[in-house]
Amino acid sequence: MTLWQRVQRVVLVILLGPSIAWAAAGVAKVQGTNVGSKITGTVSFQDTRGGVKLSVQLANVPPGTHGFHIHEFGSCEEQGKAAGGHYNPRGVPHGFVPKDGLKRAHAGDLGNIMADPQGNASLEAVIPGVSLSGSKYAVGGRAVIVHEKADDFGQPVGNAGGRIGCGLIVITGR
Ligand SMILES: [Cu+2]
Repeated sequence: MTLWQRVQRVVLVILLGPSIAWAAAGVAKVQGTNVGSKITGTVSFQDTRGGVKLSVQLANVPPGTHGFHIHEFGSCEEQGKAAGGHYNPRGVPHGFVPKDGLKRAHAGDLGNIMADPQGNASLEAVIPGVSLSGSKYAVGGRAVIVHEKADDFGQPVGNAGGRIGCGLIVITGR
């Protein structure tokens, strides 16, 4: 191997190594938790250098503002109650994690999602410092929850009421 080939190999490892480690992708299929609910949708997850990126598309959601969070456990049983509380690995107060960061918000504090008069709701967000599949603060295997009411950012969990939609976060690949 020439010196130039060795240099190329080192550069490739430096460029590609970390990007492979970050590249996990996943999905949560959201369904209504109440009998007869037609809520449906998808949350796509992608690990990026800046944190996990979410892309949310929901349908048949009651028009208006709904709290939207990642909750601790990967279960949608008992109308979403089995998902437990907000994913809060650092034991900090409730906030809005894209703005407040992990020191002043739960890792799962994604704020609100807005449903239009037709019941469609979409959202794009990045949670800094959180991953889908990394060794620290990973959200894979947890659950996304759509709440009945708006998250008003009051303590301790935002007063968003019941859990009308839920989906398990599944790692699908890269
Ligand atoms: Cu919640």
